[in-house]
Amino acid sequence: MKQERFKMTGPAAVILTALVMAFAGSARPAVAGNHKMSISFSGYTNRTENLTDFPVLLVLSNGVGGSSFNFGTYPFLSTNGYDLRIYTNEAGTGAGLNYEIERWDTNTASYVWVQVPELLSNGTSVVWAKWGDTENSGQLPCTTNGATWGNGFTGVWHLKETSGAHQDSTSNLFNSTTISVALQGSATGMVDGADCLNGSAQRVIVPALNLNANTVTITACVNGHQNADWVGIVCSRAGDTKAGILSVGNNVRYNWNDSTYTWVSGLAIPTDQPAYLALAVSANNAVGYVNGSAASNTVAHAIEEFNGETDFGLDRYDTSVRRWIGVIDEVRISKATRSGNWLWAEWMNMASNTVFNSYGTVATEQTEQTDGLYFFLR
Ligand SMILES: [Ca+2]
Repeated sequence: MKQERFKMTGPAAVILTALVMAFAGSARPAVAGNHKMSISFSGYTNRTENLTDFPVLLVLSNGVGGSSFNFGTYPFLSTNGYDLRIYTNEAGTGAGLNYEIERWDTNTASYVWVQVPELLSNGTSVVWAKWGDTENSGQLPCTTNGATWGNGFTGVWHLKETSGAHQDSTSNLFNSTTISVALQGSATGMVDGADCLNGSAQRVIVPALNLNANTVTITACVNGHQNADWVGIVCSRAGDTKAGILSVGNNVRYNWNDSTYTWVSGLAIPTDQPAYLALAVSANNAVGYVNGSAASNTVAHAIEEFNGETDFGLDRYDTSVRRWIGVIDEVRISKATRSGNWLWAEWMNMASNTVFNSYGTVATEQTEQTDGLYFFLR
């Protein structure tokens, strides 16, 4: 449909402007136009490291974090949120940031992962979300091509799919090959939906990741319990590999090349509460994390192949006891040794989103207005 633009000046513009303002003052109707909102990462402060190309979670819901954000008042053009743009500057110049929409739901909450170029350690980093621009509204390649996860991620599984395979959000497409769970994608996770396992040797299987590395980080969000020994949470026991995050008596342990499992971390996994688990392996050290607590094991680690499948929720050594009972969400495996600052930020960003993120006030930009009043006719 052809769209024509007229410019009105003089007394007619004044009258029309008065009419528009009268209507605007009588209610809070949906405002058409180019909307924008800042999101600053004030919760990442007093840290010792600037993080580069860090994927940050934005949760968009009405009034999020006390902001004026509202899907009704400041509507998106696309029912899928494809007109969302995110920049590091308010003007919206330069290349937009990579983002992936995990879930778009304007009735509850939408979950968007944004690759922030630099997360400054003093809490001053900010991005600008923009939407509603008819001239910049098409779906961007980054929403599907894995670019958001370009910094070292081998596999990222949001575990949100309620049917079919669990998708790997990276460009590697290590989608799940088998899903045996009590609830698929419909359990309450730390971020959006998650899987729940009932302890009957259930698991999610993903294909060989072929990491061939001793710089590896594995993270998962859990909510459950299993006081049995040697429970596999994210575990590979296939091909030439015996490695992963384990739970022994509800304490974090890990296996690497069929050794290191006797190391006692002292890190308890909270029973039936949301918890963020991480294992960061390097050549001469490994650090385990439960939420904000860490413990180190200073031993040598040889390369692990990961040339067989990896299971979420099971260690295949004994499928009758080595199984997780409860929720597993947001599993990530990186070919990189993430720092304590990085992992702290991942945890806080997910577990306390409105503490980590500060959502600003929504504003609607005037479109190229200099004098007079522009309006559109169809
Ligand atoms: Ca999830």
